Amino acid sequence: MQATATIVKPLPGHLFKVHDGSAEMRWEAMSGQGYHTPVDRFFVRNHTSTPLIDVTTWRLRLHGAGIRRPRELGYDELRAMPSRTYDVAIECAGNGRRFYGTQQHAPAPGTQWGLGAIGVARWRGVPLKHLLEEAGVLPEAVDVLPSGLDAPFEHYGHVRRPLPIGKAMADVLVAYEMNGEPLPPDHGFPVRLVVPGWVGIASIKWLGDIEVSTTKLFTPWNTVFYADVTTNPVKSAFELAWNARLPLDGPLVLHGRSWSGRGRIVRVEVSFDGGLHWREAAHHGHHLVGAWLPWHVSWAPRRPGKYLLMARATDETGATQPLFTPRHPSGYHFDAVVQHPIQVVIG
Ligand SMILES: Nc1nc2c(c(=O)[nH]1)N[C@H]1C(S)=C(S)[C@@H](COP(=O)(O)O)O[C@H]1N2
Ligand SMILES: [Mo]
Repeated sequence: MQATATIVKPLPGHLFKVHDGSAEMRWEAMSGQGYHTPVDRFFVRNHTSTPLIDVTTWRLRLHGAGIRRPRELGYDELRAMPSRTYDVAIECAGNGRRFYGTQQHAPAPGTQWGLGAIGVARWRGVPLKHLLEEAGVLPEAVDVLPSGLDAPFEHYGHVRRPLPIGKAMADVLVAYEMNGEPLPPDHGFPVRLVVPGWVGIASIKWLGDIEVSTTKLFTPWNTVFYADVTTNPVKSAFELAWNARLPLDGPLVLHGRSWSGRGRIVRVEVSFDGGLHWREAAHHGHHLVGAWLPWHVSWAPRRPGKYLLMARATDETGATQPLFTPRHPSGYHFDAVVQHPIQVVIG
């Protein structure tokens, strides 16, 4: 069952597709689930391996020229601070990369994720703004650099990516709980950042150090990898297996979810005939910024056979999913409508 030693939790084949050190959620695993992605099926993206951190000796160091009072915090001290709880998606910038190749015939290098490099959880923790204010953040502060305690990645050092001070002071959480439980090891125990709307790499796991600078900072994670990517674009997925077999008996109710790092989803349209006709899907449940919108649509196929399902969402900024995503050298931000193959069968 355990196809990789870099991830601690079980990765059963009906919930995950394993890619080297990372595990992609199968979208059919969201079928029948509530708003949140349970931990047992939440995707994992590790540059190296999940570290097992001893919380009794763990410290978070806050330092740098951008704060007046450097300090070190322990786990219990952090948990005693005022907390906030958010429902927020974490999505890898490379989510959907596979479709540059399979759908657009121009493969991009990197992990060949389908659409399952996203999950929505209920995160609880201390607003980063609160920690920065307590440390006496200066008006001259420019960047905030969180570093992970996982092993250094190749020769690039610890996983770390600068966040501009504006985003750090806006809605970032220093999180210690996921879906009501302490963070699991694979998702950053004891503490990770949660950066709403931004590419997953911003949400540094196994946080050990935060530097606040008065100049722009550069690390391999904003120069070599993930350069110039901040918010995630609009995407949609059906809660169905790839090549799912659906019975031809009465109307089917198909479920899915749509999301955008740039605002609420306001419309979802679905096509069953290759994009000739589009129908609006009905929304249900939450309608949150930085998370997803669940939807459903009923469909009564008349004939058995193969179909391509398509879903297209629009967010409150007016951004909508195109039919084609322009090539991206690293295969980030595939936002085109995905053609999801299914087969309708008799009985
Ligand atoms: N310290 C550390 N933080 C990290 C990573 C990592 O390898 N090390 N991977 C990043 C990437 S690329 C993504 S997409 C998210 C994935 O979060 P998850 O594994 O909890 O789903 O964590 C980010 N934070
Ligand atoms: Mo990622």
